[in-house]
Amino acid sequence: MHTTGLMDTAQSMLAADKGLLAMDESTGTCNKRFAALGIPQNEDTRRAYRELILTTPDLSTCIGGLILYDETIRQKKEDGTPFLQIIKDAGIIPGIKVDTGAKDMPFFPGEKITEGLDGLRERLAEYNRMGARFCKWRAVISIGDNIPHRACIEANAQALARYAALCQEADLVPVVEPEVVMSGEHTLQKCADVTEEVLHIVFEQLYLQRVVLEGMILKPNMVLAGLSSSEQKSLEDVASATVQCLLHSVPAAVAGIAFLSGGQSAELASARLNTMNSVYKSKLPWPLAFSFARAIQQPALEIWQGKKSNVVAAQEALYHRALCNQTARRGHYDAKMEAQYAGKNT
Ligand code: 5MM
Repeated sequence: MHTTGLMDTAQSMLAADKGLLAMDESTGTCNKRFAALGIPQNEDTRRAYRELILTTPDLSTCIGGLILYDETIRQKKEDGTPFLQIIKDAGIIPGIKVDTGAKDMPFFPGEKITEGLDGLRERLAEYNRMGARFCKWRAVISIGDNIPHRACIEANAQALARYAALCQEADLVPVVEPEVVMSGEHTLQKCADVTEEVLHIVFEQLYLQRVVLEGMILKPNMVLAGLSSSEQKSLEDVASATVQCLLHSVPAAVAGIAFLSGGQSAELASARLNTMNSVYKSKLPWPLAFSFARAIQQPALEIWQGKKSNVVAAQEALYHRALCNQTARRGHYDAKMEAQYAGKNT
């Protein structure tokens, strides 16, 4: 393990107020998103969509790292150029999702355990040879009647820590993603309590497994009321609850924090990230960045519709979202950015 290299990579991924773009949807998730828009679900359309993302002009000015999926890391542009070549030529750091999915946890109805540790050392060695420099693993924690149980949180935290240790052994930066999902009727306070407990347990396991905190990135959820809750709080309340939760539970040595969007609208995800940075940035030990999938991709996917004639407009929408989020990292985002973009496109 080369600790300095891990630290340099982790810092470079979030340098210059950039963030990560998650395009690591597994085949099932990608097909589900295509099906919702009537886009054919096959390897050709998935490849064409990923090419659209990777060839977006100026993407590298806002995006420091791209999270790929096993299918995607092996794919090529229509002209035969490997995707990994395009990413490297653009100066973006390639990463790869290495978990094999969240499965039902035996004896704990409604709770999930993420799998993928078997054979991971060998898979990491292959991804490293191919050119990946970081990895991602997502644990899923749901809030509901009497859940999450401690057993679910601990099992997922231990898997995250074992994954992270294997990544660092292989000179790959682990992005550690314990997601407390938004679905449910819970309050913002409940989400804050669960998220803080989860993060404490995750960092205890990372410590036990000797993970170098300076060579990892945390990918948490923002602290939000459940999607079906009638209580929807202000930007300031969300920013305050999220930052307090992180300050209570994330060691200062961690290289950076890059939020998932979790099903928020693209605009709200940018506005909430912006408020956290505009109010708290100077008081925080780590950068607060983004590692969004839907909150960057969704508007572009809706424009694309699987048609070549829509590629340029879809790429403009994708770049716009990436720029909004980079601007939010600086605490300079406001709704005018959306109005100006909409004005240009009507
Ligand atoms: C929570 O999902 C991650 C972040 O995406 P959002 O910003 O849309 O919440 C994302 O990286 C996720 O892990 C991938 O989309 C892969 O999901 P699946 O379920 O296909 O492994």
